[in-house]
Amino acid sequence: MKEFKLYAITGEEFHQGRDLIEVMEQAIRGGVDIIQLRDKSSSKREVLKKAKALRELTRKYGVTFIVNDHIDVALAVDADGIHIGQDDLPLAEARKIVGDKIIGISTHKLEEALEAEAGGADYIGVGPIFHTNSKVDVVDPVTTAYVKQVADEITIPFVAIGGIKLHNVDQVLQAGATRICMISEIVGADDIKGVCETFIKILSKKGE
Ligand code: TZP
Ligand code: MG
Repeated sequence: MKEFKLYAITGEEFHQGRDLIEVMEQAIRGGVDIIQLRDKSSSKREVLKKAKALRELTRKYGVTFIVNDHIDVALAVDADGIHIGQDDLPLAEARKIVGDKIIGISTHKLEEALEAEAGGADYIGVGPIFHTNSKVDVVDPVTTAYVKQVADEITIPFVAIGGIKLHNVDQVLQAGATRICMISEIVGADDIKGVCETFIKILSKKGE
């Protein structure tokens, strides 16, 4: 998959009434490399409608587009990939369906990370690092100790997620993350583009 640093996930409860496409376009203009459609409450048909619109947007900007959970929707709109959790279709089965599209997997402990890597995941999510209100099936925060473990043991790309904010991102990068993913800090921001630009600056400094 294409190299990435800043990954934004939709979370319409944080969009402050703003239009989904406008919100994500601001994030893209701020420098986000990947957009994920994550919608746990709408009907499949609604999700499909949003996915179509986001596919159009991301294509226009050359940004990677990932769909959470709905493999059928991802295929229907020709998304670049899917993101699945530990309770979703196992990686091997998902791979049979999506072929060489990107598969990302959420992991909460090293065993899961190693399993995902061995199974051919394209990237893994590492989190939730901190407490977050953006996920209902919350597991305890994995803390930056897990980031450090993954940075030491895993060779596929990993992205840190969960409660990451401007004020604590340094801790995450210090622990070894080079890619970060957020919902509320990005899509809930008053100045979405500005916040993304700031994160990009912080991430690029780290890469120097
Ligand atoms: N997976 C692990 S934490 C999380 C997901 C989807 C929620 C991240 O949202 P926020 O608002 O950036 O904490
Ligand atoms: Mg899932």
